[in-house]
Amino acid sequence: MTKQTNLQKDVLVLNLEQQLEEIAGQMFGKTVAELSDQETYYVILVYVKRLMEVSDANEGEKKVYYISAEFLIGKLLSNNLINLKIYRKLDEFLKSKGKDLAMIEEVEPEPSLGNGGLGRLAACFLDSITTMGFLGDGIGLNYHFGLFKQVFKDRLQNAEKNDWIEENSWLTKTDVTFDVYFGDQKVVSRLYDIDVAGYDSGVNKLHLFDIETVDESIVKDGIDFDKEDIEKNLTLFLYPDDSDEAGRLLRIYQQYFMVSNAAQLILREMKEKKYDLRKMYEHAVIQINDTHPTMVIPELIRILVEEKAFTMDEAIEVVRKTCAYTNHTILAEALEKWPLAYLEKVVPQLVPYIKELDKRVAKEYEDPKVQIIDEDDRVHMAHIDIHYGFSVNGVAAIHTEILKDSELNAFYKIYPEKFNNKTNGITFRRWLISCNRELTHFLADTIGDGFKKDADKLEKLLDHQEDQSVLDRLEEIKMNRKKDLAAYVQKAEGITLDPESIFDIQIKRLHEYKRQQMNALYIIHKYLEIKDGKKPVRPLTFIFGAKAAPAYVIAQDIIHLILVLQEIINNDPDVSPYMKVVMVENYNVSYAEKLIPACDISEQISLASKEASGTGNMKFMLNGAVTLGTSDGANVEIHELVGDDNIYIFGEKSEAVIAHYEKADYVSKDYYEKSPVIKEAVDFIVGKQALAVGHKENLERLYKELLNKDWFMTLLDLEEYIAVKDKAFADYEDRQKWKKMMLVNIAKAGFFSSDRTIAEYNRDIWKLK
Ligand code: AZC
Repeated sequence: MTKQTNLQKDVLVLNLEQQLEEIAGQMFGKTVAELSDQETYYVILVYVKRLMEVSDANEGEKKVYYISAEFLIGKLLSNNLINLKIYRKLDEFLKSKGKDLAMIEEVEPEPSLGNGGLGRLAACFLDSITTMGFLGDGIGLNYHFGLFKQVFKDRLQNAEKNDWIEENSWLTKTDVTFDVYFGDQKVVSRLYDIDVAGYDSGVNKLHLFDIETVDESIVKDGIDFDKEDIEKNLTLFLYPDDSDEAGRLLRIYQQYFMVSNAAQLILREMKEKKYDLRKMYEHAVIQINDTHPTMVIPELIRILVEEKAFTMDEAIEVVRKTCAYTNHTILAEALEKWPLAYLEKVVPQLVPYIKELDKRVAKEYEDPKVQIIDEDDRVHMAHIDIHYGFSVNGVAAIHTEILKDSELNAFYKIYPEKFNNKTNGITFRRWLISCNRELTHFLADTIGDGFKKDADKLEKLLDHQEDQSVLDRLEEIKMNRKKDLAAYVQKAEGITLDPESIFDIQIKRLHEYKRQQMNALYIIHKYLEIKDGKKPVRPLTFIFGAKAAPAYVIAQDIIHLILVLQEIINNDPDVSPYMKVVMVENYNVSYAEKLIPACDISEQISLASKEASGTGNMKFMLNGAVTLGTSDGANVEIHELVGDDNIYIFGEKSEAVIAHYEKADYVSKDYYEKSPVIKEAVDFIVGKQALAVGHKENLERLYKELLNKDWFMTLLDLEEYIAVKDKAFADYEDRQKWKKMMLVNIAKAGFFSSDRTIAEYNRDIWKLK
């Protein structure tokens, strides 16, 4: 069987040209040479899907089910071609027909199925699970409009629907449907699959559930729609606005819909393979990605008890041995706590089980911190995961230590054996081989192409630290990516960037803890310096990309400030030759693939203790950027790997920050009053110049927030940030030194391959063969 399908695949690859001509004829009545780029994309899509259909599925006695509200998969064409090892062959064929594969890649719409690092991590993990030959599928939802599309109007973020699904897409409609009950209300789901091809390996699947009654036409203005019409709205948006009750209920509807389908799919597969449900944990492991899929625990218990004749004790035991939880944040507001009354309304059938789980905990432990249902009748979702799963992991060493020592310390005392760290990783197939082909080829020529399968082999680059031609080539390749980016930004944003300037980039979700506002204050400071006659040796380019949750007011205000600065600075003839600011519109995976290879300085400036890991930091490093960051998340591990000389670290350490919170002794106004530099920068936000361009309401609100609250301690680290950033800019002029820093960063990035991360998940948690 296996041999036969392999043969089928080999034949398809061998006959690539004939296949494409045939599909082009059938679909468009044209030859490949006659197709538009758009048509060519569809033809290749059909061909690649066929190829994956006949590829060997990964096999095994045990399977991991990675359940996640987000899968930020990005465009798939280039990656699939690389993983199927047909990129070059196709590229050559298309060239012979007068076509440019890079242009065809541009045509593909980016799936809008994720928001931030947690979603991108899930996508990298699917790639690595499959590449390493493990049996493992993703399970999530098929959001029609996904995360909103960001449009800037009047220097404010506007949210529009992100209409990404086309008639021909990577989605394959299956005949799998399940009944899902919200109390007495029944809805019917439909499964769509996306094949996940591993690098030189088999395939797994990303299972995305949808509801057939969804009605896209109910979205009227921007992203507004009737939040109560569940049958029509259930799979329209990822993270619908939860600032009102209807929005919060909708999130619970979505979550339950996701896990009910997941549970039914998993049990169906157990049955098909004739596995003993009482030993489910020998054949299935469920990784719960953040708390969004937590209800899978009570749901599975419910099904086992009500439909499979398990006792409550038996059901709990089996489910506990099957489920593992990953925590991605210590921010209290990001840890889900649903009012019991909401759950009563959406999923009344689950409530008796949640109460039973709570009762068992209460009987055993008195500590209020570890209860499932608190005094205000709120259900702490993470607490369900920790009590009723077998593994709890953080996503970087420092993050896991903070979970154990402070945030989840009460749980750690009960279950020390459940806690483990899995430092995040990224797939090098996308974040090096696909997005930086020139660097990839150069590395392969210099150190051999072993690093493509074994990322640690990048260390061989260290042997070339004194090799001038290697150092010069690294610089040249970086310059080429900067030119590519400048050309793209010119087209997309209408802003001219100077590739000779230093590209300083901060791209990530907009959040106060990530402190984009601190970077903005630096920019104000620099602007005022230049106005004062102190010009930088080399022009500086500050680039941002970030979406802010539509209900997160201060985050919107920070975007507004950055766009106001962009306007003021880029249009000031005294200053614009020396610095530019650009906030790119609708930052997404595709934009990241252009920005990251072009970066000189990677901004990773979160308040220490708050960024669980970060994964952008790893992507930048791999592409030869130098990190400017705090001792937070995976920055700490990057620092350990590259050493003091190849990174810029500043700011208070996490212990000090945590102590500030405990003592409640951080007063931002003190910092403002003490430091003329800080005062001047903060005052600029509500100064004449800013108000002439921006909106009083937004700017004043942000100003007051910084002065009176500043929960994420922007002003605490601002002075040191300015000093260290200036030092980095100065060091950039020592080109020899900088090129070596680039080299060391690339060479040491191997640890951050998601193949390593997945190997660790498997060794410690999943135990697949
Ligand atoms: C992110 C964390 O903020 C980031 O530090 C981490 O690297 C990443 O998860 C992967 O572990 N969290 C999110 O993206 N969370 C949400 C809800 O978007």
